[in-house]
Amino acid sequence: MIERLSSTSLRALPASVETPRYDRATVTPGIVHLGVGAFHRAHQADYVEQCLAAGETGWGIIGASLQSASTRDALEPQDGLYTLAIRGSGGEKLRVIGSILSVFVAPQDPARLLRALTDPRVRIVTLTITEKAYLRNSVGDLDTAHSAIVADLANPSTPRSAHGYLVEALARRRAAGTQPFTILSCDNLPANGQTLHRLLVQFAGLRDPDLAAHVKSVSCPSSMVDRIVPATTDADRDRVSQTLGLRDAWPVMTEPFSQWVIEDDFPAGRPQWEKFGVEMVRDVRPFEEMKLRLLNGAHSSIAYLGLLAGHDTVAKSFGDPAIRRFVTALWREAEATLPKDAGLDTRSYVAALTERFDNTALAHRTAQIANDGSQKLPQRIVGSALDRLDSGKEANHLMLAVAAWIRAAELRGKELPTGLFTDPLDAGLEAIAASGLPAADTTAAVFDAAGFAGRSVHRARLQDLVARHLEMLRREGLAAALASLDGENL
Ligand code: CS2
Repeated sequence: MIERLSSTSLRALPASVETPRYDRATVTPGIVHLGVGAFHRAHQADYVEQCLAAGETGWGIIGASLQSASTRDALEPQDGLYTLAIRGSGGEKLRVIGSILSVFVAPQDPARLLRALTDPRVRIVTLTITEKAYLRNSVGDLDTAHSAIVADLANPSTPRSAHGYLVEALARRRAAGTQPFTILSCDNLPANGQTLHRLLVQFAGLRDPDLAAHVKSVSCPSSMVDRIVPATTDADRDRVSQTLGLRDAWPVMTEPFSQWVIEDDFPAGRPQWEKFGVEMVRDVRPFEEMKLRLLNGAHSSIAYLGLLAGHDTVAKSFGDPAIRRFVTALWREAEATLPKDAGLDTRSYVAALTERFDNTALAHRTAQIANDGSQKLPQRIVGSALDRLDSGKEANHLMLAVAAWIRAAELRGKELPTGLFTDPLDAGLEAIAASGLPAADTTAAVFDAAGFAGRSVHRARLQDLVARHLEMLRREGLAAALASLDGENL
């Protein structure tokens, strides 16, 4: 059997594969990361790898999974090592990353994660826990009725939620006289740091007002993260292992492009990320909004339209001329909502996106992006539409993306496979689909369930646009719905 990738087998790798350029034995932990999935391993762990290689050895990463054991099971026998496969038009480049010192599964041993979080050497906690793990209610406040929050308030020393871990660790650090860590959210949420800060203060306030005041003083900078990371397939595992000559149970696939913009507010110190291309700024909001509305908004649209048209990858969906025309028009709608005075170069950004979505070396599945639409569409699509209506403009393309989501969701178990993609609101969405309502009633019920447009005065107008598209999608299909938009004056 082929030997496993590990610290000892590393020496046997072919010269074409990059390996850690530092002595891993000298690295100490400085960062705890919550949600150590493929995105983190393709993005932050790669930046930290470069800092370690430059001699900043105090910033090794301890990774924790808040749910599944799969990353730990793959990485533990490999001493935390894994391969990053960077795939573009120039072929595939392999780099073995060593910045993750250990990975463990929080629910199996909550005390271990609390020990790591209270280690005085740990000065930053980063998170990629996905939108839904922020546990917000429909108005964006902490969902105090959520079972994890209820449990964490009842048993603070065995937390389940990120909120429970962070607040308990901050309380223990304060009691021990240890400086608080800086908390850096790396999820695709607008003002991700401020949002998390608000939720943590709300959570701490339910434990003790004095603790809330302490949490309020903790720094939570916002950040914009960007790198496309398709889920690894068995074919990827086999191909990479063959090139390595060693078995890697979980290599991570990504593109050459990578971007990270961070608000520079780290009272307990930070690695010198800016030496490796990270943009340290005062206010990340304009970058974040551009990324969420142009990249992620287009991504979700390409996913739902692609699923309706039978395309299984982003490159195939975006390669469909009718969908490409639609996305180009959607970009024009969204672009007009971005701040004009923030120095954003939206034209080059869109040109780069076009190239990235056309990358056929990445098989980025439309079904992967389709997950969790109810959590993603507010900041990717609905926000742009509300801004457009505010300034007296139409939002017809944006609202077709929402209608395509609803249509794709209701076709699951019919023309699309059951479970092709999932959503935290699935129980409600399935009940709505099963009741066979007219498009207007379906749309109203979905807006209620997902909290789209909240109490905005434009909500009825948005619902109306979505309902008209949904009606067309149901009656005549995607091609007709797209054709009805062609030639519309933006
Ligand atoms: C994608 C993102 O799955 C999705 O929802 O839109 O993960 C996207 O690939 C990243 O945000 C790119 O940085």
